[in-house]
Amino acid sequence: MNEMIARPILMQDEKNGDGDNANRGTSVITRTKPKTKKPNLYRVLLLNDDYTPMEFVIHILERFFQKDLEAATRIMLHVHNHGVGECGIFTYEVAETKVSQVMDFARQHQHPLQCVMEKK
Ligand code: TYC
Repeated sequence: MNEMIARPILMQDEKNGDGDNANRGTSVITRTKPKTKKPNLYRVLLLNDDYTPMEFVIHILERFFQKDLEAATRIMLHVHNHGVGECGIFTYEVAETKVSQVMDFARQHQHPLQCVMEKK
């Protein structure tokens, strides 16, 4: 989300000895400065349930959140033990896509796994 916005910089020539503007010209130069705006971020969360197999949740974390086996297992166990856990932090559209992918995949396999997003 970096926008390059051209913003005018006003440059006035030095005034002459008696205080008048020498009128050698008031010039406007234009330069581009990167103007950064931080995007709104969203946590994608998995919710615990009693039925979805642990291996399936680990697979979800590997497949849709690029976690290795160790990280996926840690997150799955955190959700299992605490009821909810974070899979990642994304911009709105990416988070929305991840939630849909997880929910669709769980439904296809007839597991009740729930995945939600919340504003950070
Ligand atoms: N609690 C599930 C079980 O014991 C495992 C599980 C973990 C389910 C994480 C969902 O988001 C979840 N099989």
